[in-house]
Amino acid sequence: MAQRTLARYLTEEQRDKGVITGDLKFLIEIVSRACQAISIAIGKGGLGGVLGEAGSDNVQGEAQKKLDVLSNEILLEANEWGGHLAAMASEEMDLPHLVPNRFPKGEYLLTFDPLDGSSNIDVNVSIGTIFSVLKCPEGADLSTPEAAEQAFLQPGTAQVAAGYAVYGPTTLLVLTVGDGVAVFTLDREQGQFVLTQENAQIPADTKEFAINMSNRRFWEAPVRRYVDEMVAGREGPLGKDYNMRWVASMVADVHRIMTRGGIFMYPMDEKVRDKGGKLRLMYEANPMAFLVEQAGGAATTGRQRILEITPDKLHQRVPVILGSKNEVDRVTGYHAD
Ligand code: P6P
Repeated sequence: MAQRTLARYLTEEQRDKGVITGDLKFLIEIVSRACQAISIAIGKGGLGGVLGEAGSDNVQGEAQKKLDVLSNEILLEANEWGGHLAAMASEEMDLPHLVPNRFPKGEYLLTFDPLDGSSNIDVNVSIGTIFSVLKCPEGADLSTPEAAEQAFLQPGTAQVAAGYAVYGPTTLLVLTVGDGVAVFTLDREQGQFVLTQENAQIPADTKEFAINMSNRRFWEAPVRRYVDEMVAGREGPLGKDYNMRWVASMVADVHRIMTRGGIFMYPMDEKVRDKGGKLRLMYEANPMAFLVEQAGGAATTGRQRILEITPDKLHQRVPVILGSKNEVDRVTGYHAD
């Protein structure tokens, strides 16, 4: 049977099912090609002179890796000329990037974390790109980058597409346009993403959790209670043994959950309380929450559904608990006790 490429899948979603517009199809194809270019740059590693620090800090105050900067540039350059976007926002840039006046503007907004988990680059552990697509509000003020921020401040339920690329033993693109979750594998010989799983589903139950245990003393009581119950195993109140995984690349941890279930937590902790959390809402929590819910999972802050948060700033951070629905519901319930 002929391979169903990303282009064919998107055409079926656009032409045959009317789920997406032609412009959104084009936008996603462009993003996928940028992810291919990022995958190639990463794959060169030390041979490509792209490892190590860039010598600069990003808006988050984090030291940028050369590949952070390169990945950001690849996504900006790939997306600014096509006429499908009004503006872009990135973890690596303080303000939105407006489409230059020499190019036509479109109806969509794109946010992305160009290279998430970059602390893992130099130790050759899987990293990824996360992206989210919103519609630009009618009449939005895009006169300056500062003014454009307001256009992005929409709840996650307004997303029209979200996805991530995971750069691991294979490069995968995991995508939703609101019609389930599809997984594509990069065929490097043909230079295109090929559909390898349609309608990914996250099991409602799991025996595997992901959290950075070194933060235990900083967690709030409901999370400490939940993790302690899992660690107690079959002799404990949950009556089963659990396993733990923590890659420290959200994309890698989320993809494991997308593949075999689990619960991922970067909850509120005292170290990050003043910032609102560790992970960013617009280009980490929201796209991953959209994907997880589309795959039958759940995603909350512990106290509310992530997709229902109305952002008040572009780089807002939130606590994140996502994955197998019954486990997310359990620990979210502990917050209500
Ligand atoms: P920690 C990577 O920097 C990241 O933003 C996520 O990809 C990852 O889940 C988390 O931070 C890891 O944080 O505190 O364990 O290093």
